[in-house]
Amino acid sequence: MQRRKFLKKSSLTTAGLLSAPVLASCKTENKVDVPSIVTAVTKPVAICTWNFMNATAKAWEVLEKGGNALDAVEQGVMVEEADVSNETVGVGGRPDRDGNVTLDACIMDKDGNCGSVVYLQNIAHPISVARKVMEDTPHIILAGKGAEQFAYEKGFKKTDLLTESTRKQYEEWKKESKYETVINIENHDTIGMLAIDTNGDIAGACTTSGMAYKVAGRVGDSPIIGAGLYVDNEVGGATATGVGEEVIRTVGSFLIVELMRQGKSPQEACEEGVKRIMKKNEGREDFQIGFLAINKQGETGGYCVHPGFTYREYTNNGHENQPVESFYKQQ
Ligand code: SD4
Repeated sequence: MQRRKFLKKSSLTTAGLLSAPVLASCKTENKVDVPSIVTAVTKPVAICTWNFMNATAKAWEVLEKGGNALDAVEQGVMVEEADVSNETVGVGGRPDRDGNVTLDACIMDKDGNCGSVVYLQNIAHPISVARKVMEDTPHIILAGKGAEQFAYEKGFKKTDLLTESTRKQYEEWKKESKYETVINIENHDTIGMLAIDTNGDIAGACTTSGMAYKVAGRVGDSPIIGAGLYVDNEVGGATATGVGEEVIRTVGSFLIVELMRQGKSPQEACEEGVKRIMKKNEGREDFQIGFLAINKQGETGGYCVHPGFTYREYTNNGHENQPVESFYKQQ
């Protein structure tokens, strides 16, 4: 329904929705046809890590109405932050090894403005706090108690992030925990989202509760600009999910955007990003990373270490869960 409505609307403004510059003829006084460039606008696209179809649907709802990419990514990832069944984001996220849920998030706009919160507790929507950091302070990152205090000042409500389910799982984990960080490849449901709006502008957002049962105080890649997320409106954007330590070591998302700047497609850039990580981890198979990227033309791509990572894509052509190739071919 939504898609049909959008197509109907777009047929009235076809020139405004072309994805590349096109030539149009322009009559001059002496009737000679002279080509001139029609200003072209990229078709809207929303993509996110994993198969979070409700999140991309929300982002699309914003884009379809002509909303900007920044609002689309914020509102898109908020869907997962609010979903208690997603146990690695927002409310219902798994706690650290001390039983505290600590959230990391960042957001970046078309002008290179960015905001981030790390080790934030008791707040359901860290992405919106990150946006406030970006818009209402001269800073980029706020951490821990300071970030929480800032959130209250901005009107965010104190929320218990631990659910019955995550509390029980944590009690179970404690029995065998040996008080160590567990790094497996199943506990990755971080949402990183990238969108292009009808002006052709790109924005991105990334939000997570991080690795389950992490050492208290640990911060991953997700709120680190350049690691878990990077946007350059001239080139494209990239985001990551998986074991953040490895993404930080290669400044993964920035690397991918720079590779696209040098001419690689989003797909090629993501592959190169994963290969760089694997070069530093030769033979290591005990972790997952998934990269996702979009370029200015609206082309998308993804690549990961192990099979299993996919990404959701919403465009004029439909709403798909895209399969992603992996470095290791079998789990
Ligand atoms: C982190 N990259 O904190 C995150 C974890 C993740 O789904 O992606 N979870 O390292």
